[in-house]
Amino acid sequence: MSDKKENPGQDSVNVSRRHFIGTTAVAGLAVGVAACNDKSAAPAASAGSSAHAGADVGKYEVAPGQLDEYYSFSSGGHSGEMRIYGLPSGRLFKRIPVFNMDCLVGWGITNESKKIIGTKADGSLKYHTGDTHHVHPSYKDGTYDGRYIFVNDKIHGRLARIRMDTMETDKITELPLVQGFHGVFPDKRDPVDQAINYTTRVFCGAEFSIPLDNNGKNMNDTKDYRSIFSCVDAETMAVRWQVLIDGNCDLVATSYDGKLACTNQYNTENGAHYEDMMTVEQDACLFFNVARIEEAVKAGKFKTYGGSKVPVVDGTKASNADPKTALTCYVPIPKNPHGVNASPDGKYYACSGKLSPTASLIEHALVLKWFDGELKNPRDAVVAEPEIGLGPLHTGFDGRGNAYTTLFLDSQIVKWNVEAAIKSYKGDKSAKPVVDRIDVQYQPGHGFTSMGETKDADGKYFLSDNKFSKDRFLPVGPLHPETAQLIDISGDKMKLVADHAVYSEPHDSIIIPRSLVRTRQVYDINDFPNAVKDAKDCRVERKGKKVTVYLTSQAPTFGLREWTVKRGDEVTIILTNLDKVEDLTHGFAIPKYDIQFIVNPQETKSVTFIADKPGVYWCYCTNFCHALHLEMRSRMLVEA
Ligand code: K7E
Ligand code: CUA
Ligand code: CA
Repeated sequence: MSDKKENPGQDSVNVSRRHFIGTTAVAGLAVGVAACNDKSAAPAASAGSSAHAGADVGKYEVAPGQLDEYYSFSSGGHSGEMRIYGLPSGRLFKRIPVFNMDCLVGWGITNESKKIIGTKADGSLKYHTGDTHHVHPSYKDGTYDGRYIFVNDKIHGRLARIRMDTMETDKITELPLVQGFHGVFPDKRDPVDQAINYTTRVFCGAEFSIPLDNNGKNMNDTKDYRSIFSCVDAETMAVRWQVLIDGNCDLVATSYDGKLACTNQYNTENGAHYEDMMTVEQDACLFFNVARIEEAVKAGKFKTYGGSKVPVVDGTKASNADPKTALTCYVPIPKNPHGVNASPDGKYYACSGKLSPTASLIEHALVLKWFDGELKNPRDAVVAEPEIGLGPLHTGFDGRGNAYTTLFLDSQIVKWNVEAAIKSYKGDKSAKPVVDRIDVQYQPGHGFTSMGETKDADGKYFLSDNKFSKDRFLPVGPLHPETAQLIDISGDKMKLVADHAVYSEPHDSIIIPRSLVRTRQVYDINDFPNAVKDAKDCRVERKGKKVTVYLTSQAPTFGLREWTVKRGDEVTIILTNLDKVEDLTHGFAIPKYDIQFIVNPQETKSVTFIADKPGVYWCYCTNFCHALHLEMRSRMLVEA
């Protein structure tokens, strides 16, 4: 057998992206895509694989023992987790379980994590699955403050918060009246009190429309289905208020002055089938006037639905026709836009057409003007609409006046200049918005720049999270990895510098310099109210059928060598890791009882289960900790 047959990927690495146009990714979309006839567009770059030979070799490598310059925090899609990578190396450091179960950490297994995820009356998890798409940290003064990262769950409509000091999920909130919670973005300032210059709210867009009382009694009339925009308190994680809108939400962005939040809308038709969702030429980018909404809530101008107590204000078009009192502003955007991103100077939002070859640039000040009654037509807030290529989705900024948009259908990243685009829109024929293009492999979804979602965009890197990797990596069976391609954007020309294989499926990420991330390396034992602070405190306590086992770990022993319970007891094991040495983690597993978790230095965790199987069970350490790691075990004796 030739190499070719055994390993079909190997020979086609240099195949041009054109090879893939007209295949699966395009089918079904092409019908709605207008032709791109921008003759001014720069020619496509050559395939990336040989783009950085010679002088650059080693420039983007992180040598053994060296640390990466950036963190990348990435969603994990259907894994329900969030991931931490290093850049430029692309090394995966950590998977943070959020909505999923995880048997390293014991997420969904320990009592503490179950409480955060949410349980049913019988103590079992309410949901076992999640679908994370967008990760955004909390802000202070227009940049990341290192407190929290917020991430959505599209399946069950939940918002999670991850503490950046421990990199663990600490709260999860389920949004009422919502299905398909997609876009999420924290505010960057208070809309009223500008002295509050940090994140206090998190905005959440619902992509799917549903009957508002989703009780099975009103399912047929799809035109009565509704989508809701939600505001969650960043500290308490309680839902503050919601807005009833026309059409749907998708991605979310917020202004740097805190005054506006917005979402792109691809289904202003409120269609139930995909053909119905692409019947109009213009959908919208929908803006929310945060201060006015909160005034309306205060004034009692809201309703509640479906048993939820959260106030819902009316943000529909008909009820907000007068700009001077309007809570919402619908800015028309060509066809089925996907993605909206605020520029680092706080002046613009880029909203891409997806089924139109354009990106629309909306001026923040003009939207505010509309709310003041000084701009007649919301569409006049659009100050540029360059033709950039086919299937534009998400845009990143470099802080030097350039935007970088992913082109899903063209399999390219296009770099366009904001000022040139504005001039060209005004009719200046000499202005050429598109300044560079580069092929990516293949079909990019999100793309994002280093610090590009902050006022400190540094213009160093663009990462393209591609939806297809095809032939880019060694074949691993029908499920392919995805490609995250690192592009150096510091010069005039974009330069592809690395292909990183990533497990399916990152939707969105952010890139933060390492100086902005300060984590704790060891827990504080006093942060755990149930900590067993001394090995001498290890014991078994019984109250009727409820048994509590107080346990410690200290390499290479657990605080009890054995303990006995009776069949049918409800057993709670509380385990504190007394080791103080950084990185000295122990594990704890009970065979046949489906229990497994780790305790990091000075950390306490607990599990509760019914001892329903009599016999001897070796509880053992699952995390290699010591030369006598294998010897680190205790016996649980369950009497018949
Ligand atoms: Cu994949 Cu941000 Cu959920 Cu676009 S979304 S690609
Ligand atoms: Cu403790 Cu291995
Ligand atoms: Ca549409």
